[in-house]
Amino acid sequence: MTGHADARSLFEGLTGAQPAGTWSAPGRVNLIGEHTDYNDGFVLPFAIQHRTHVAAALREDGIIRVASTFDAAAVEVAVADLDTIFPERRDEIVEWARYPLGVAWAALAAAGRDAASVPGADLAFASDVPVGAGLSSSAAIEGAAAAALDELWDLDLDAVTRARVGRTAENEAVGAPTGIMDQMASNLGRADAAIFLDCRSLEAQVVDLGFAAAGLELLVMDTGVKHSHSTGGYRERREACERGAAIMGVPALRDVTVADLPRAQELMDDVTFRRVRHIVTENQRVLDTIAVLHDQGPGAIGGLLVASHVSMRDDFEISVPELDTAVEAALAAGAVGARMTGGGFGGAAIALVAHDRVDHVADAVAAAFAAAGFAPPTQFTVHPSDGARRD
Ligand code: GAF
Repeated sequence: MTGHADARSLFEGLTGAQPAGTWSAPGRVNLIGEHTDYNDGFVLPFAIQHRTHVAAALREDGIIRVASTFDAAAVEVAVADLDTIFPERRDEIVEWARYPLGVAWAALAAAGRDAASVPGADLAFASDVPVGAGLSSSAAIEGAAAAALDELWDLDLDAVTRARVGRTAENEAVGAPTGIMDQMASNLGRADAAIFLDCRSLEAQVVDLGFAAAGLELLVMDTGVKHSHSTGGYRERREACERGAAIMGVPALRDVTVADLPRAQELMDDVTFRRVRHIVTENQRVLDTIAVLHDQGPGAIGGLLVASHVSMRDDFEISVPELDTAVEAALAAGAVGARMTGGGFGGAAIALVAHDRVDHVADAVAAAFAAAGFAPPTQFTVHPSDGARRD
């Protein structure tokens, strides 16, 4: 069954009725530009074909109830109580349910609507997006919830506002200090294209990747090492970036250029400097990737992908041995380029591979994992897909 059918049957089992509709939003991979989003920088993600679906309908009372195929128990609260639950009492809600309920709370605030003015709703979720793989299963659930509630509650929020709502839910209702890249990719994604996003202005440009025309595919190598951005490492990296920006006297590391790095090195400790260097060089790599895609095509971006991985491994220190093994094995087997994708500390790496080499590269990565004594990776290709929508 597809996620779409699973969401419908979960809804029917929960309510004994048909949903008013189903909505969905995709996960994403990030081609390049990692940890740059919360530094007001540049990113180049694309939405993937894996989606989270929600079957939903209004209720007659003021209760909002969420259910998921991940968890046997549905969670229900009064819409009017969302304001008192989030953010202070969020720990009273089981973690997965904080995402959709946090979206409900943030969407009402974004629309300037009083919780007492809207009816309750039932929302039943099912997802094809692998969880904990660094493919933004959280942005997919947020995007699906925002699309459904926007329509059911007639909120009239545009896609960028729905992305902001998702980030607010993630930051305040879940407690993960993430940026806005994943929500923008999930809400604004386009089939066959990536989104070049300026995370300061939130201006988004659709960038034609041309993978198919160049005979290339993007292979995801999910290491199976689970990570969470609500915990330590991600927050620490963010704090180091904020410290670096403060030392440089700028609002965000977006305002530091490669030419400023020698001065940065004189002003800060080695660890802070290396965190700063990753962000500054990564922003430049995103801009270079855009230029190379335009001038030479996707077959020429491999060096930038590899440089990004090396910077995350050595300067930002967010890689793990499984990710490094995946990247090295893919490159040794002939991938055009490879890097870890997403927040790090586990999750997935990506490799840009010629269509007729995909099986060979995947086999080589699996063999390298076996040789290293790692659990087998899950590997599949992804293609750029449309963002959140009514199904
Ligand atoms: C996670 C976060 F959610 C994003 O905002 C981004 O910072 C990413 O890690 C790293 O680029 O996916």
